[in-house]
Amino acid sequence: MSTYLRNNAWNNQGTFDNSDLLWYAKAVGALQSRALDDESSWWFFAAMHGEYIEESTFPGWGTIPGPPVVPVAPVPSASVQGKFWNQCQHQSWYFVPWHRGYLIALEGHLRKAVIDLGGPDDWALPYWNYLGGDGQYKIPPAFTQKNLPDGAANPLYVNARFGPKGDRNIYIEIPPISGDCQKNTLYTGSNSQTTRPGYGGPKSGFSHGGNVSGNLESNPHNKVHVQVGGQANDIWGLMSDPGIAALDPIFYLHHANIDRMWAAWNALGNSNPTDPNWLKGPTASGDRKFMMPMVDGTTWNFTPAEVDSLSKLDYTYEGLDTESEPLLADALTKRFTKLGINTDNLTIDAAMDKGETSELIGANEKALHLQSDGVKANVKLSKQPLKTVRNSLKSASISSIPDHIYLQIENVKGNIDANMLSVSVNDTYVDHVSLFGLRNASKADGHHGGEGLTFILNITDVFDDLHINDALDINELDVKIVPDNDIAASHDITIGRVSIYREQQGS
Ligand SMILES: [Cu+2]
Repeated sequence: MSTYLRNNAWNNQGTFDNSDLLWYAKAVGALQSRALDDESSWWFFAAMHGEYIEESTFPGWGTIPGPPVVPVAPVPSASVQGKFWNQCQHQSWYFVPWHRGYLIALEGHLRKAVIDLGGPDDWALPYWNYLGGDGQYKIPPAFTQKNLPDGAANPLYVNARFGPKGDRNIYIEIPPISGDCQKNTLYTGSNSQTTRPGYGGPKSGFSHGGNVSGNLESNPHNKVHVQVGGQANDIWGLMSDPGIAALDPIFYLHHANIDRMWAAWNALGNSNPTDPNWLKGPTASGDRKFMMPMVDGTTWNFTPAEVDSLSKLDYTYEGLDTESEPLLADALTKRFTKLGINTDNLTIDAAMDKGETSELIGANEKALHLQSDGVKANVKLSKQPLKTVRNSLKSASISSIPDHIYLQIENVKGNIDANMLSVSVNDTYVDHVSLFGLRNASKADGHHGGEGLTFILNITDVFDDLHINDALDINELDVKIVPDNDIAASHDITIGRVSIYREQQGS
């Protein structure tokens, strides 16, 4: 039974005429007035996502240009920090359930603050549906004005928020940001690093970042983070980096939207994992627990199984049932039409993701340094796997779906997240990837030992085009990677390897 309704932040033009936003602002102010070591403070919650309190240079918390003025003391005990801080799950199949529990906990503290301030007792966190059309790609105006209607400072306004062009005009670009992930049919792909991560992310233990993001996490999640945060004059916006992101009040409206998309994806009939290692969380393998300080003073040690359906929880979303059903067979019908294959008896079942086995077709030879004008990787292709791809295309039918082809950009490392990379193959644009989480993932003492981020892009279309033009008997491909924002000399970014895989479509 849902008691609370999370509403669209753009109601009443996204201004303070929307009472959900006015009460949010006041409650954020109340939580910000509490001390860093208070488990119900704004700062404590931000540190639960991730923190750079001890760093003395930017993005150290003490160096962030306010507002807000971010405290670095008093810090809680080491055991409290070890229990609660630096907990956010990224590049992991725990990404959505962990953030769901995190929002529930914070929303409880905010609601109590709303009620204490004389507000409605059914207040709930609004969501920012940037992909919802009608100008919603812009940040709701309540977040960019310096004052509340009564003249007091607006706690939703933050200084370090620069936008996609670094000029404080805050919006997201569509494309490259899209809701295409909602068409996925698998939550998690293969366990292997060399295949797709699926909608919800790759199998993992407790993962504070590093490796491959799930498709919802890649786009829109990671892209929205770096476009809202942006960068200017060698510093970057709070939203651009997980160790400062949850200091920005827009963070939670972005995550409410990601949470809403997950619920909508389930409402379309897609299933969450039933693997006990997912249901029980990282505790199942003896790893760190998910712990939230709740408004009643208790600690909630939660598992994904407790939060994997809104029917188990006390809230729902306005507009959840208005999502239109993406036609599963659409992409395959389009592909087959292009390849000249009859689609008369194509079923939804045939369009379901079944890719299981993958094989390397080729990779470039050495690590690359990425500079402002980009880099080109020359990927040599092996004859035998390429022949298998050609044969799968030649013999394609609705009962024998040709191979899918994936491009991997592996072990990307660096010390600034606020960027997106534009990727093209043989001069054909493929997609953008977001570097959100790069800095954490590159630290040698991090959870994944500093192996960086890896990106997996579907380039099946490029190979289909080569096949149609009878040009698939090739020895190499050129992969061009160009950053959207310039890379300063102090922000070296490296790419470990660029590789191409085929994935056989089983039946
Ligand atoms: Cu996030």
